[in-house]
Amino acid sequence: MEQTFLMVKPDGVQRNLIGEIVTRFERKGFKLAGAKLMNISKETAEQHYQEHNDKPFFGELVSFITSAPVFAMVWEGENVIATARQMMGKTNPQEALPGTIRGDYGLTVGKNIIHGSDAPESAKREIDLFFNETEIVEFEKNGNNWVY
Ligand code: DAT
Ligand code: MG
Repeated sequence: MEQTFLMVKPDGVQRNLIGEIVTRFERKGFKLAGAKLMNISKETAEQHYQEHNDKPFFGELVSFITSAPVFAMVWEGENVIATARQMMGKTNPQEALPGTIRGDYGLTVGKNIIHGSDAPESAKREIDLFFNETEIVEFEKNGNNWVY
């Protein structure tokens, strides 16, 4: 089954949105396969956002994501990568629709609450960057017959 890497950013953690965000993905029918509260090192942040290392906001992005703890997660389910991106809303919260996480809780692009992988390759890369094998849990979910 497809997996994606989602992360409540420091602003989301500080604003007590971890539970709200986990609830949305749980209720959608996705399965949580791993999660941890952690501080990100500068090196990990730079690797995570490597595709943006030539952008003017790169320094700000790295210092923001390392400024306080994040809540890193692996979620599983059919088409979870694209669906999670839809549930997050557009990168700029001012363009994100109401009903999306960024649309409901964010105001600025620099503090947009949540990260989610944008493709299968980045999902794999990001899951491997943040989680080791023993932190990803394989199990059957009883309710899955009522989702699929
Ligand atoms: P997303 O997080 O929706 O995948 P992205 O990969 O284009 O968006 O950018 C990564 C993060 O960088 C984004 O969540 C917030 C920040 N960012 C993007 N564009 C920005 C900009 N123009 N100014 C400041 N920060 C920006
Ligand atoms: Mg991105």
